[in-house]
Amino acid sequence: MSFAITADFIGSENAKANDALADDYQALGRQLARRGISIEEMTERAMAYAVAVPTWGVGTGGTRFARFPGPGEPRHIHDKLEDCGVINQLTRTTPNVSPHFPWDKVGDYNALRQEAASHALGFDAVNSNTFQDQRDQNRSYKFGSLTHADKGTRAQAVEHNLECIEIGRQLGSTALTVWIADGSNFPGQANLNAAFDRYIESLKAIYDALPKDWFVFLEHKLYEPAFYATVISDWGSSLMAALELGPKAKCLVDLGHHAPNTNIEQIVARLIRARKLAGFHFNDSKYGDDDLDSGSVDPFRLFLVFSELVDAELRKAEGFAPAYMIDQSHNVTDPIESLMASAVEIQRAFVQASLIDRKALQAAQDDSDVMLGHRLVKQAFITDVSPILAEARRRKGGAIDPITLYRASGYRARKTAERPPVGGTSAGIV
Ligand SMILES: [Mn+2]
Repeated sequence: MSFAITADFIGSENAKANDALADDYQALGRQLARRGISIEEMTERAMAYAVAVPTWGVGTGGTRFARFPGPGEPRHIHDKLEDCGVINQLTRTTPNVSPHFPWDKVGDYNALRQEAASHALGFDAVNSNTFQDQRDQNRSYKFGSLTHADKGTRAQAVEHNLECIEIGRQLGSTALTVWIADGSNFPGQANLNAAFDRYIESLKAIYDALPKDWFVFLEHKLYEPAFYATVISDWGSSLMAALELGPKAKCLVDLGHHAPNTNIEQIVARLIRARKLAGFHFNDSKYGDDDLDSGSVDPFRLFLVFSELVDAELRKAEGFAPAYMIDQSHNVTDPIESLMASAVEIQRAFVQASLIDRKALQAAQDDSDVMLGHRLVKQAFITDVSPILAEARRRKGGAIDPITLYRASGYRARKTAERPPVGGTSAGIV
């Protein structure tokens, strides 16, 4: 019988922190009431918020130099679901997982769907992989996949995406995320226009195979592994493609896939306006696509992104229904701890952004009162909403302090004993 954290254990650990939480929650409630904000309303918003976890995120990631495996790592999708189940059990914000193929391939997807449900998990967008070669594959993706100069290679990459749609259909997903590593490392390696044309042609074949209620999410990335010109390098290219493909194609924003200092919240606002915002791959970065934990380096940027999202939600922007997902690489931490901390930070940014007095902000903007407008935004950001997040978790049966409880449970040590190491675990993705 495999080890699991019980509701009783959560209850007894929470009991130790209950009084302090009640105290902090009441104090914050009084502070917010003075600002005309109902803490109950904010707690309900926090309880309703959800962000998906990627199956590859629970394995230890690596860099271009090395990967240092952690103890008790998941060996396959079954272990990954177990770990993802713990993340949701303690944080109550990650009820869906985003699978990746072929890494998560199994024989029976109905059984996998049931297995996920036994961990109280459902499936989010499916991710295709044409950025590396698989053992049984005929043609190599070394020089590209959906935009390869060779027609047969493009057809093989399209076929893989169609298979992902079919698997996702069985799992209950309603979206396919397509990120391609295609691009060139040298001027002269590829024709920049022809590569984009081939991308559209391949994506059209995938688009046509989407079930009625499905979307295809196009993910752009500025560089890496192509270091001269990535085919879908930025949100402009992504938007061009999404517009050409049709209403079921939308643009996914991975926070790490832009040039340093890019104003991502403005890109988000533009994509919302174009009704083309698919959703997010959340992570944080200092220099490039660092895939660090969400909110660990620049929580203010994450908050400003959510400020645009909450603004769109409150004014009921047409076609606004973003999919939220974490996409990180955990190289030096326990991935379960990193994913729990990240889910909490993302939820924190959402609640903080919900605190902005939008009416007062608009009045300040209409009056060109620069300092007041800035102070209204900043006031929301510096409000410590931790008691709201903890109370939301407690009410849903989660942990008041997820990481402390996880450590006390001994989960990792128990899994290390249960999971003898195997070679070649799949982790670390862009
Ligand atoms: Mn991503």
